[in-house]
Amino acid sequence: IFSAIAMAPRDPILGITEAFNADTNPAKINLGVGVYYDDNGKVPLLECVQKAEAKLMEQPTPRTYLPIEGLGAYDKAVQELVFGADSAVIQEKRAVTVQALGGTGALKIGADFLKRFSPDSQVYISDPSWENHRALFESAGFTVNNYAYYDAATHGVNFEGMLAALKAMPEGAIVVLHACCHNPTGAELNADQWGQVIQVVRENNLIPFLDMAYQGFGDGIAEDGAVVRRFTDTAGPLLVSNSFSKSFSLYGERVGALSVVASTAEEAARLLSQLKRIVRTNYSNPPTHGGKVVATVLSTPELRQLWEDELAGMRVRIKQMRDELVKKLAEKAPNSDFAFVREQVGMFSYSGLTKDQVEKLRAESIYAVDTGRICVAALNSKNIDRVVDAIAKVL
Ligand code: PLP
Ligand code: TYF
Repeated sequence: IFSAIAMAPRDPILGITEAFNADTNPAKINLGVGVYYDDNGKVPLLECVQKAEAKLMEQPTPRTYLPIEGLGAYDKAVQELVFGADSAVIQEKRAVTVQALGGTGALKIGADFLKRFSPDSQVYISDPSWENHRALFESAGFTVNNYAYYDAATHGVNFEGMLAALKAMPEGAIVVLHACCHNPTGAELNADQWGQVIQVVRENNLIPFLDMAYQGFGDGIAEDGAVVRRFTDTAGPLLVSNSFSKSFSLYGERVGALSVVASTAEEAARLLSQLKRIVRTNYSNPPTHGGKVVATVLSTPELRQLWEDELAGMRVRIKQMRDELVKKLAEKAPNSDFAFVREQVGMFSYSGLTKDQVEKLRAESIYAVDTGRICVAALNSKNIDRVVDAIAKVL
């Protein structure tokens, strides 16, 4: 029965990490995968996480099953972070949240939920989007289409194209939006453009699914979450997936959540029961450790402050690297203009490097995605000159 099964395609981004790992050059640099590294090129173990773990170890608890929807304290903390502590949807008990296996797991629960209750909807993702968006919604049974997003000429958003695409979507279409720090482009909508997007989504009765995997990496925790809050100020359904992989540097613990906003508390209770049914038939209930750590940090004032400071540190370092990259490229490649890198937001930059140029970089043991996406958070004071020299050479 297995003999006719073909090889599945590799994940293009995780495939780069495999190639990087196999490279024996000690000076190799991985600008491919979206992971935050500190100035020493290490994935940080945040101090707030270490302190929360120490606190949890003081009173070890048995590892019983969590509720299907996850740790109550975690789900509450997620809602306050995502919607704002004073949000009406929390006060009115219209938001339901389930702990999920990272942002990916949250998207999958949301996709399965939507397929069950809106099976004929079409799904729309940005062009381009995170690779896994298409695969996740297709695996849930949807047809997935693109909406215009990136403008290669400006390295920013093709807003007219995006708005026209939104206006052309049929009623009931599911539109996946990056709440902040667009992956892969780094191109961001401004506040006024978001207002126009929200208006079209609501007027045309589209179903917005906000994916927020990088809260705090753009302009700040509240600033990056502003779009979620603006959506909840308008009537209509809303799904929000969020992830703590990056903002807590807890990639391997798989901590994320799916939140769904209903129109009444009674409707919310029905939605939660259905979300729990999806969780139950997939993995029954989520793991304990990551959720406990995040809930402890978010609900302990000193640890919360420490987390906000550490997250700000990551955000500021990325911006410094954007700045350095622009300055150094202006010196080493004076005929090029990389000023747009400063305007892009979050971990990534669509650098404009071609596939051919990316291949040439690889010959120097510098790994980027074929599309020209680089992870700015993988640059540091020690490797940036080598990266700049190599880019100047391939241009
Ligand atoms: N959504 C986007 C846009 C992402 O870039 C990522 C990155 O990993 C995810 C979701 C998934 O998050 P997680 O790694 O927590 O599954
Ligand atoms: O885009 C990225 O690099 C991150 C990490 O299947 C990632 O979001 C990449 C691919 C993947 C899972 C996570």
